[in-house]
Amino acid sequence: MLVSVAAGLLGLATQAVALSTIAAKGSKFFLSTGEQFYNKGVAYQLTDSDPLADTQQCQLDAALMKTLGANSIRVYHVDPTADHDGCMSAFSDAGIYAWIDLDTFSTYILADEPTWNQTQYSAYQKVMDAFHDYENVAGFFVGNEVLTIGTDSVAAPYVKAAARDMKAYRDNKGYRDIPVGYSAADIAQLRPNLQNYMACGDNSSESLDFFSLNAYEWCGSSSYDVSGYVFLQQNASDYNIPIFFSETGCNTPAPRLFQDQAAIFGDDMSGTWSGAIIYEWIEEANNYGLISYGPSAAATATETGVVGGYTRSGTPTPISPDFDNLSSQWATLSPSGVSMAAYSPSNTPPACPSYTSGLWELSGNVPLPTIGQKFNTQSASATATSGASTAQSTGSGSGTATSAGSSSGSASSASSTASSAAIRPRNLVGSLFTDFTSHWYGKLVAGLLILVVL
Ligand SMILES: *[C@@H]1O[C@H](CO)[C@@H](O)[C@H](O)[C@H]1NC(C)=O
Ligand SMILES: *[C@@H]1O[C@H](CO)[C@@H](O)[C@H](O)[C@H]1NC(C)=O
Ligand SMILES: *[C@@H]1O[C@H](CO)[C@@H](O)[C@H](O)[C@H]1NC(C)=O
Ligand SMILES: CC(=O)N[C@H]1CO[C@H](CO)[C@@H](O)[C@@H]1O
Repeated sequence: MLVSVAAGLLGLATQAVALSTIAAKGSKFFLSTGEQFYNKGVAYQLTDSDPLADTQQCQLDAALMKTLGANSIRVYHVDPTADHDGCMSAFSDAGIYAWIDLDTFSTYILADEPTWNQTQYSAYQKVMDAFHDYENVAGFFVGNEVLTIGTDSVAAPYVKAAARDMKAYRDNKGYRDIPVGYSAADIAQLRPNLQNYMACGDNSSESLDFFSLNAYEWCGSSSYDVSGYVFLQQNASDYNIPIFFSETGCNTPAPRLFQDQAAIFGDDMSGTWSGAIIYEWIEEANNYGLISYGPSAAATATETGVVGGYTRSGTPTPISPDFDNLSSQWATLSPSGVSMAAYSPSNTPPACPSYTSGLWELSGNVPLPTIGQKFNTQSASATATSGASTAQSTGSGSGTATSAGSSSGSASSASSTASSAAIRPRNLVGSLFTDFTSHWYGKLVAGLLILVVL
């Protein structure tokens, strides 16, 4: 303990200039200076266990991210026992914030058999303990793409319970107000209900501090209206908590133009959305990389530093033209937003969605499970909810998933369907598949499906 406290102090002391911290107010993020914060982020997961433990690597990457114009990274998995001082300083020195997923390979919440138990709670706490002291931590995720179809909605109260408990833990420990949120798969028929559910209810201790979407709707040369972003905006315009893209950057067709950034940071969306995180930094089999560390090798190669056919460390080399295209987009996009002082939040929480068979199988603001409360497939809604929803679930059954992608254009429905298909392997195989694996696998499947559709 003493050692880690000392190390923490040393870390702070060696930092050149501390970054201002980020907090949520109403539907926006603000720096402690009072300026509104918009993400220009990059998903960063070079190794599946923890990319924030290799100081020299972080320094190399942070320097190039600064050139790119990034101000944040998202990291899906960290090892809370590793030393992160060097990496967090490297990113801080480059003006880069970090969004950290609290779950680990063995602790994430699964849709088909959701749990929120003491094992998970303790594991999430360890990650929060390890990171809360870095002033450039922007926020924590309690889950990534846990729900992918309407009937997964029975898992939503578990995600919300995780947020409730991690917020309470943060506050009880006296940690600063680091926002706690969730990163959702963009599934057309699920999204509006899920988005509203995560923010609904009149007790803010039980709702998320922010919501974010992994959205691949805007592919190639498209537009605000054609891509489906117009609906993302319509669904979010009255949202009472911050919302942003926690993954974006469709890669079919290539090269990527990142035109959607102009919409996100422009007049149509910047009053509602807090920027975007581009998937992803490193080039891997899924072809989403902005940089590479050298030529690819055979997928089975076993040389040091090569995993899944890609070198995962060294000097990052921009991938052309994608890196420059993103850089030149971001360079022109700097919405000033509003100042914290001038902003009086007026949006109220959305209504909790009502039961619709197959689309959203919870009735309103159901009681959240307590830690360790067991999931019961026979009476899913009865376990997580009051008796009311059970009555309703027997009474309905006419609802078919007709809203799927109906109005969001072909690219959007293709990507929604694709992500839905893509995410399933993790749920089916459970923890045998890591998030990391399902990611590249998922994106590959998504890419192929989109190709087929086109
Ligand atoms: C808690 O949930 C996790 C993930 O579902 C599971 O692996 C673990 O066995 C559970 N632990 C307890 C104590 O129930
Ligand atoms: C709000 O939720 C928290 C966490 O569940 C609970 O402790 C508190 O009593 C609730 N407040 C009200 C007014 O219900
Ligand atoms: C939300 O988005 C969906 C498309 O994804 C659209 O059909 C629906 O009309 C939108 N709802 C609102 C309130 O704008
Ligand atoms: C927006 C942007 O920067 N577009 C460029 C992306 O890359 C292609 C191919 O080099 C260029 O033609 C575009 O102008």
